Amino acid sequence: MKINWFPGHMNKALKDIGEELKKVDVVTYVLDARIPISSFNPSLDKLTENKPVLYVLNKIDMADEAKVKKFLPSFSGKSRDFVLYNSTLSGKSDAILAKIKKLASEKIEKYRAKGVKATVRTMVVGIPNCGKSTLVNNLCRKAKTMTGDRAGVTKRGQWVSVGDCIEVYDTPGTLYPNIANQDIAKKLAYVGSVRDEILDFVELGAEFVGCINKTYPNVLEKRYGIDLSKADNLNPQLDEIENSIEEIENPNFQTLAKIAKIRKFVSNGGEFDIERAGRSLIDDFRKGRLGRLTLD
Ligand SMILES: Nc1nc2c(ncn2[C@@H]2O[C@H](COP(=O)(O)OP(=O)(O)O)[C@@H](O)[C@H]2O)c(=O)[nH]1
Ligand SMILES: [Mg+2]
Repeated sequence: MKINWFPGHMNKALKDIGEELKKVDVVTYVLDARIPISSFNPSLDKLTENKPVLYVLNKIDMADEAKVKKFLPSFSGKSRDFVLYNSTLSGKSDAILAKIKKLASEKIEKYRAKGVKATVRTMVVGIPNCGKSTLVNNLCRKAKTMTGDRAGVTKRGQWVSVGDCIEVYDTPGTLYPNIANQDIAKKLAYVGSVRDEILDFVELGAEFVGCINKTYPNVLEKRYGIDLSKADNLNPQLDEIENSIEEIENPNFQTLAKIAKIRKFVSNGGEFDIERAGRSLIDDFRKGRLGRLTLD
């Protein structure tokens, strides 16, 4: 399978973000902690050349924290910092705001020397589905409750004050995922950052089986509660289905057929529905039902 998706508006979107970023002191860059390296977009490098960046390794509640920690050196350095985060939890944003302020210390000091208190502006950016909107809401929640956020009052595209002299742009910037590299594209597809409509879930499911068996060898057995190699004894009534699992040569497709058998996914044609098995496997991963995993 080749994931081939070049959104037409890619360059315009990057240009728009570039314009908005001119007003920004610190970039808040959201990454999906289940694929911290693959959810990075190299085109941001140019846009942020001279700006401090806070990397938010988001969805840490679904990720393999020990593995994420191994990648952290990629997200630190001069004018670079990171935070492990779960945007769905409220009351934790002070850690992010403190780091933003620290990254903007040069500006804060410059203004202080003139006797002025600086306002630090940040914009949340990242690829689709990594949790940008959730993070913006998480940061703005306190501010909006304080100012009485009533329906019809709030306008989009405005700077919202979220702490002592920090403002967040209330519309996050979406960067397009890096799909030039197929290995990365697949990982983006697993977590839901590539549009599902362009994906083949038989192929993607089989690729996922291969990937997960390599990185986390026991996960599939654990999830499906049985030894997949013995799955064909489970539902004798399905044994009559002609395309016997043993005839499938590729072990990854065979695993999909076993999952179909365990879940009793049979197509109209009376065969194991490995497409549905692929979808349900990917869905299990996306919903965290396979456990806390990080693929890089
Ligand atoms: N478990 C978990 N889910 C999250 C987190 N952040 C966002 N989500 C979920 O991820 C999905 C995509 O989030 P959204 O903010 O719309 O992503 P965006 O496309 O980058 O704006 C939603 O279902 C969110 O509830 C997080 O830290 N942990
Ligand atoms: Mg969004």
